[in-house]
Amino acid sequence: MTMTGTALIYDEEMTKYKLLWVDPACKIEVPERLTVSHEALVKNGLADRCVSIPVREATDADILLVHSEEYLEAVKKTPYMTLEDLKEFTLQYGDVYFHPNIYHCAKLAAGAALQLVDGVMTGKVRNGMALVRPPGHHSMRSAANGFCVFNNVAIAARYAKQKYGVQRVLIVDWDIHHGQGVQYCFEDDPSVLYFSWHRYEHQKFWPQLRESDYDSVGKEKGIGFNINVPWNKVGMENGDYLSVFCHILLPVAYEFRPDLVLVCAGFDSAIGDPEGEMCATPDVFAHLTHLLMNLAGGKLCAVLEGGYNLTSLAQSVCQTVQTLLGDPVPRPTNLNSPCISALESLQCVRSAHKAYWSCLKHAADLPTSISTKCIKLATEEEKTGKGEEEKGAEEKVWPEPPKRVTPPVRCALVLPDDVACPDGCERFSSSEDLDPLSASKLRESFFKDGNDSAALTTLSNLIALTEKMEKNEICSGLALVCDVTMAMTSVVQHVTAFPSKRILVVCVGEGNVPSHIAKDRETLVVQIGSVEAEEQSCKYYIPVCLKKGCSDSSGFMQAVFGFLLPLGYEYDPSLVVLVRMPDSGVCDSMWQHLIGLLQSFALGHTLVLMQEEDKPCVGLTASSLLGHPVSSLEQLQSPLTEDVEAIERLRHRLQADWKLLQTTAPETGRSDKH
Ligand code: Q6P
Ligand code: ZN
Repeated sequence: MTMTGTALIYDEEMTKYKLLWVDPACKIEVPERLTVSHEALVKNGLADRCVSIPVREATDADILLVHSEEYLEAVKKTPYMTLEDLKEFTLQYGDVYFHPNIYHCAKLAAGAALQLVDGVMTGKVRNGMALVRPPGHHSMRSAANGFCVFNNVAIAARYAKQKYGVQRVLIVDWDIHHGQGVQYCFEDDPSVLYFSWHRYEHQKFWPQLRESDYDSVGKEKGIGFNINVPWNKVGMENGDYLSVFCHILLPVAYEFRPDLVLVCAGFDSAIGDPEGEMCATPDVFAHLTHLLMNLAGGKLCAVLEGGYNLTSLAQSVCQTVQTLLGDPVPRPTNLNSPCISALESLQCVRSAHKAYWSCLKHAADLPTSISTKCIKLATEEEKTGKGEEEKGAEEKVWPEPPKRVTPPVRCALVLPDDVACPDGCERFSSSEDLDPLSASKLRESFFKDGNDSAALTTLSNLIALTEKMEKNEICSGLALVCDVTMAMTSVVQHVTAFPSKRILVVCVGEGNVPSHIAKDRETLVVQIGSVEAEEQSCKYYIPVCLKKGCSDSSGFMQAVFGFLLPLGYEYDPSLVVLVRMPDSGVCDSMWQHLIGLLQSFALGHTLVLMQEEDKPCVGLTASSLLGHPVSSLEQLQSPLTEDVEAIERLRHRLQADWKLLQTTAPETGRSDKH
């Protein structure tokens, strides 16, 4: 079964209910939320590229997977109520409204999530998104809440477990509100890992629950399987979000090894939203989506939750769906260092979970300054600052994300004639000869004492390939060469001859990296291997040393999430060169995950260099460059203490230069936003 394609589930019927009376708390939840999102997908040609799957009504049995019979029976009566009855019925719940047609829509919303799960689990599609109203993550077993009637995603998780025997479900809730309904549903259940970040402001922000804080980690058997990241300030940015993904969610999610990923995809966490008041730009959702897309063998279902700025909402939905479709992700924009308040939250969450996840085992302890004092402090600030903040949110402007163009060729390979070109890729051989100057430079650098014409042809093909990648005519490349170090050196020399080009070189395994490459500011070299490099690493040559080298999956992933990804985001290269050193010891699936993750950078321009003896992995490398889903890693063991200590020492040394490496807040002071 080949899992390809992206489902889009939408039905206009879900726009056919609205608030019928005056309620300031509910007036933002409007039918246009769905119409603008869908129209944007159509306008950008994305809807057409998706597999359209019809909605269905969730059955009573589906709904009862999460809700009580009494509650279901009560909601069933709402279509027959008078306006007065509806108002009164609504009053028993918080921040929600009923309408004669909302029960019908709520059944379609939950049913849409189930149709999506069916599509993904049967392999009809790889992934997908359901555009639904009413949303779901606040609704509880016996209560509507926060615009939500039935808990669409919670129902979908139980349904997937029951119908498909799915063992582990990851729920990522990137909506800016805490999905307390989802938390309550699964807090004692270790088979469902719930992750939520949310505006919290030390419990001053709706729904103002004590249990939304970082120390609610789950109960009984489910302890450790509930992860809350409270945002205690507004104005969080892309760097804050991506830091949490790199330093909390991704390492834990890879350790958890879900069989299915569900996303509570609310976009009130984006800039311009009147509820969230955050500053992350819509393109960040391309990255959040992309980073999750190789978990669970690619099985990802995104279900709409909040999002109340119609412009920001529509842009964010498009970024998400376009990423699900497999288009290269945009260069990350506005990537600043995480703010102190975000670092405090990061540190608190990592510390609260260190007992439950081996990837966090060595995380720092709670910051000493965190206490109830902060709550008092927030109250005072609220009195003085509130009016201004609200005004600020309304005036936010941001540029429309640029169109994402996919190069005509997704993956091109420079291969010896006797090696077959994998399906879906193009064999690359330059039609034009290398310009004479470059050719003589190459000859001079590498072939002084001989004339290896085959090797020279390979290198000039490689350079021509790099040029096509720069012109965005080709997305990614792979070359099988007789000497990876020589190939790496010539590519770096060639590319960095142009101003404003930056290369991220990732070396997997042992091998000498010529020092003149590493010292170049236009090149950042990260080497993951077992060789104990000289202690003084410069800012642009970063050796991450593992006792057992790249064959140790947990140490390797620790290096990838804790180091490579944050460095890559901060460096923002225009090209990634991934070098597989001979005898690297890296296992196939880790190698493939690495390739998938590196495509977060440089518009997906990744050039992989491998030596001829690694010919057997050409196929799986190409498959990952094409964006095909990768199978899960085998179970990760605890990383070696000495490796973790070495990594932490390196982090300490480098975090002054590379701010996204930070996982702890500075010792002193209050948490001021930027
Ligand atoms: C927010 C209720 C409104 C106060 C108005 C899945 C989506 C949501 C719902 C938020 C309800 N307070 N100033 O629900 O999380 O976005
Ligand atoms: Zn929300």
